[in-house]
Amino acid sequence: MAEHESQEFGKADFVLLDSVSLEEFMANLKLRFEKGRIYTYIGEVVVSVNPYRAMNIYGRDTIEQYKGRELYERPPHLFAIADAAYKAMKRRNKDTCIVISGESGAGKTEASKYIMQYIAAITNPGQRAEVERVKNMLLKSNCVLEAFGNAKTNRNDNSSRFGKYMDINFDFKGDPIGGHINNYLLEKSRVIFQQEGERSFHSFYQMVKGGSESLLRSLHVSKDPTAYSYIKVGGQVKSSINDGADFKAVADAMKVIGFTPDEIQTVYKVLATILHLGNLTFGVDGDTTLIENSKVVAVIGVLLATKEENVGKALLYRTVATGRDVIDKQHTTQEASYGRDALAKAMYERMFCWIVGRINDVIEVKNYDAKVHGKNTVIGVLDIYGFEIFQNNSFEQFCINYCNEKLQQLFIQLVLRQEQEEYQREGIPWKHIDYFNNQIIVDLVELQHKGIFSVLDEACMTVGKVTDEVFLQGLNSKLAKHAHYTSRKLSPTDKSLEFDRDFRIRHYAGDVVYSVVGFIDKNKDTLFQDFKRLLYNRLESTHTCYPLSSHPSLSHGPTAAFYDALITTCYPLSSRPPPSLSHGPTVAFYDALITNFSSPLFSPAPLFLPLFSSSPLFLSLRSSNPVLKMMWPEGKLSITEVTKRPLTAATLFKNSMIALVENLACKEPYYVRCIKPNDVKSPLLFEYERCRHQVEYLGLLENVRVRRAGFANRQEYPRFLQRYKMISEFTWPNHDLPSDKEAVKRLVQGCGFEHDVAYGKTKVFVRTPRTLFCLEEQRDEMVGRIVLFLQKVWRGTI
Ligand code: AD9
Ligand code: MG
Repeated sequence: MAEHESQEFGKADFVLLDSVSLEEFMANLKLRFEKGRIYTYIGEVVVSVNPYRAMNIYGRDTIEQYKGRELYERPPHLFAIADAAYKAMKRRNKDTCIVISGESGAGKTEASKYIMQYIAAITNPGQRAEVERVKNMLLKSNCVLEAFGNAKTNRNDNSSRFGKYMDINFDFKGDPIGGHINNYLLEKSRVIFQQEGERSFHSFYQMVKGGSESLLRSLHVSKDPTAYSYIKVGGQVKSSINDGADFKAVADAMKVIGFTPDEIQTVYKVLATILHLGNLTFGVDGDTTLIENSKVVAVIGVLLATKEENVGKALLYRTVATGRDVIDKQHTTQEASYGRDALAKAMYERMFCWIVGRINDVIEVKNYDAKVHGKNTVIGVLDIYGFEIFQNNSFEQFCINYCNEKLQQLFIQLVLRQEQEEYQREGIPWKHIDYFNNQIIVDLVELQHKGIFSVLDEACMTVGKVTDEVFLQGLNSKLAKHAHYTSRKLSPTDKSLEFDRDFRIRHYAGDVVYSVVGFIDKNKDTLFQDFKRLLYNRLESTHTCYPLSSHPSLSHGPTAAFYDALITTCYPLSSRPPPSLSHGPTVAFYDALITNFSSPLFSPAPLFLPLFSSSPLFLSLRSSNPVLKMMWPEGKLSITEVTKRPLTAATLFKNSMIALVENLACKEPYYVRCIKPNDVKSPLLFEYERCRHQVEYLGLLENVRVRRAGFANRQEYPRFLQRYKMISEFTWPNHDLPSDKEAVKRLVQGCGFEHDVAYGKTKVFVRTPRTLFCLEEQRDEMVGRIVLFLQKVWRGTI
């Protein structure tokens, strides 16, 4: 037990509280925080309170103290949980995962880094070069991903704006041999807009502040971040972070990971292009839309290795085929601005995904033969954006908060529900412990046909003018009676719903008011992406847009199949494709589509408008920079890939969340529950109400109750016996009792642990970890003695 800690620091495990009440829980949490004890257990769950100051508890000496020890031998620490996950993986060949949750700024990302550092420090005692390389890559990847995926928000100066799940693969010796990163929905809207007091992604400020004179000169970028409108919207170009120093650290990390100089240069060029794009303004001269600062266009042309006129054309025109002619139709200033912003966001997102992909190339498991070495095992570390409430909450917050609902549901399933169900199944006497089950909110968001995502997708498919209001109407009519949903229309007197466009969700962690503005646009995003992909693929081979009738596939005018296909593709989520497309669209169809993609046929569909106003395909298509082309790989896709049905951003996100949870659920989970003690980043302030709220919504008290009334460990009888049979004369080397269950009973009696154990139908349940710890100790001792004995026999000295 963590007896090493004296009572003055409170209870190291909430399970040991004299009585389980919210007051006692809070008093213990507060006392420990004030005494600098930021970690406390609930059984095997670590509760962590953000200290907001550097703690001297992560060094080499501390690592040594936790290495190979049992959880309860040392004071609570992230290292202990990391070690437990590692031991489970190594001893029992189990895939494990460490799920870190808590609201924005609670300390998840920091915790994930300490966990990875610990795992790196305790592995590879043989100093194998390849393993050292992999470890180094894994650690360095954090720094790069944070630069491009984190930003200052009003909740956290280093807030993760993407979700990250990292698998670390281990060989049969327990050494890391590779890994894989899954990233989830980057908040790309931040590239063009930040709320008051916030910043864009760190990468921009790092480059402006830290880039050498010559680099900045080559990019035509000045040292003053306020010169760039995209990154000064939030009015916060400075932060507590040292951007200049970080720039060098990130550049070094990229080099170590294996980004080539050309690749790194291209990353800077993309960042610079985005900065320049943000400064482009459009005006009109008579009937003509023009770019007011045309010098910038020339700079972008150089940066993207394309002709200046390509850039100008892509920003100001879309190509329209009418009859036999191809004409360039001009954007309005509004369309042009929309296109510019869409291009900036798309470029950043593409670059981010490409960076993740490059890191994955380097860290993926290589040369591991499972047939020779056995299955490689995995520890997954999940660090995702935390629950957040801002002044204005949009589609991104909605996705982020839904993601947190999913993780809370997983916690409930694994820690609260399954545990209790198992006692019942095994016939162990048990009094049910109540908890709030947030499944109802998860359903509210993700349920087929009825959930918010479905209503959103439906709105996106609506014929005619699609607006955010249409979506809100859909929500109101479908969800009017839902206990966790309301809107201004449904509750006109509710003061928190200020505008007609607002709706409110009662989340497990609190109420959030969302504005529907932008939902439709952001959700359709991938629709356009897919269209771009499609167009790119065909355009690359043709390099031109045919007028309708001159294209060979359409020499007799569009066929009925073409119109069918057009409709299906316009409304790609409709469940039944027209008969002519039941086997999927044909190549001829795509030809036809390309030919007509900006003909008047399409113009009524607002769906296609942004397609051309954001024409990155034109820029990338004609760019001679090979790295940039890699970020836009559409040209290399096969037709089958291209013809896959496009999915909306919401559906993609939902699917990725469902897959993530499934993946986590099949691993042995370890939990870190992070708490944010105050909103002012103070190391001294324990805001009682704020913390109490988190303790409540995280379900920590219920966790203690289940844990306390329950059993720390359970094992099937044969397994338990196999592990501990050597400590009892009745079971070593074999027993002659009628069943394994009887044998386990005999063994437990012999050790004097009868009071701490219950016998289920197929499993033995051990109440306190201390008992298990004693069993482990006795086992170690006996194994030692047996080994000694065998050695003597071997040497013939017995
Ligand atoms: V978000 O959901 O990505 O917005 P996180 O990841 O939960 O959030 P993060 O780990 O970034 O929060 O922590 C926020 C800040 O708290 C850090 O930048 C540190 O300044 C501070 N922090 C968090 N944990 C520790 C710690 N163990 N020791 C010292 C810490 N400082
Ligand atoms: Mg984070």
